[in-house]
Amino acid sequence: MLMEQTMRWFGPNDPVKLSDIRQAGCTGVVTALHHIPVGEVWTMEEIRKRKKEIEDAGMTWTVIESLPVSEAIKKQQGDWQKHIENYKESLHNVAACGLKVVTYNFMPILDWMRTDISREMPDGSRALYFERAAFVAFDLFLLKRPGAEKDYPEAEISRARERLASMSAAEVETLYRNALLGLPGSEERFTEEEILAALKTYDGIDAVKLKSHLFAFLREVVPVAEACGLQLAIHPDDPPYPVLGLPRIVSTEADAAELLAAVPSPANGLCFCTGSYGARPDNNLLQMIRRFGNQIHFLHLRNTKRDEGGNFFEADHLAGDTDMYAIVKEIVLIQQRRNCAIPMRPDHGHQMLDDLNKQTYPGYSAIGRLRGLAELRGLELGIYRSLIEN
Ligand code: DNO
Repeated sequence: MLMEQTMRWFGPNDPVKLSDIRQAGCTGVVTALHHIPVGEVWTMEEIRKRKKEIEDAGMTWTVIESLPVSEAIKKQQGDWQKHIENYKESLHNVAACGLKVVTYNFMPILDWMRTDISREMPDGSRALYFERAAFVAFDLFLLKRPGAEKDYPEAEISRARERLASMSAAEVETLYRNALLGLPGSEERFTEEEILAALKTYDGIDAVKLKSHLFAFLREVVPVAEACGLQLAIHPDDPPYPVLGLPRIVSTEADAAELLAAVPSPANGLCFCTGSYGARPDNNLLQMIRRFGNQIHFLHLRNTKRDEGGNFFEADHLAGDTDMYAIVKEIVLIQQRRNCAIPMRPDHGHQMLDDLNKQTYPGYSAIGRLRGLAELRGLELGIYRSLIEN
């Protein structure tokens, strides 16, 4: 049993076409109904339309990424109960249309965050990059988040000040734009006023409270998912620690263990993203994948390279701090044990070759991901044949 190979597709507006994804060797597609506002119901009609489009291109819609959880649910404010009912209805609908895996996250306001979405690598390709000093400079001096200085030690504040002083006006502008980028699948950036107002709505919601909101959400939706044969897969925080004063609660092995134990069910599972968990040196990925193997419903395989300054860039899939050989070997064993193929996608990739001439979603150009996928595919096949066939 080999992993089911997929790529993410952002829908009809994605410059990377379904035919490109098929030619990359994928049998499955990971996508979402990005046009439906968060909190509203995904109707069968819309789900079927998207499913047919993918099937007409010769693939299957393997995983939903994401069925987003509204801010109201995360904060338990406003229409949150209605949104939970809508979420359940969407789960019923996607299951009725034959889908099996639903990815979501519980990150407040922002999804992933980088300071540079086009960092030149020594070989001329471009990668996503998170630079700690630039991020702190953004928070303190560009966004001017009230109270931000309390979150950083003095030494970090002066490094950020120096970093900002070293930047040209154009670099400051780029940092500003990147940091406010916010959400994948959307080109829209937050404005400064919007983000400050949104941050304020989390006053009084600390990690303990946010966790209780996540568990309350799980208690509602997991039984529904289980009853209709769906697997839920929560994506970890990226980067895996609090940002802009917001709590982050799916960052470590202990976090994952706690949320799985909160509502035990085969439907309550993880999207194991090696890139996100791997950006923290205290996460032992091999130990985690061994521990959670039975509850991993989806795999994001990518690699990051960290340094002591808290910076990291997205390395080639088989390079970086995560030992991808060891991870894939473990996946081969898990699949044997569970007798199933776990869907995977190469997460992010460098902009390279013809990608460099194109405008794509940051991290989601075709050729960079194709390279990652091809390397991972070969790695798995080699491990599989030497381990299982002998
Ligand atoms: C980034 C992605 C995440 C992920 C969501 C899942 O590239 O892996 O944005 O899709 O967090 O809800």
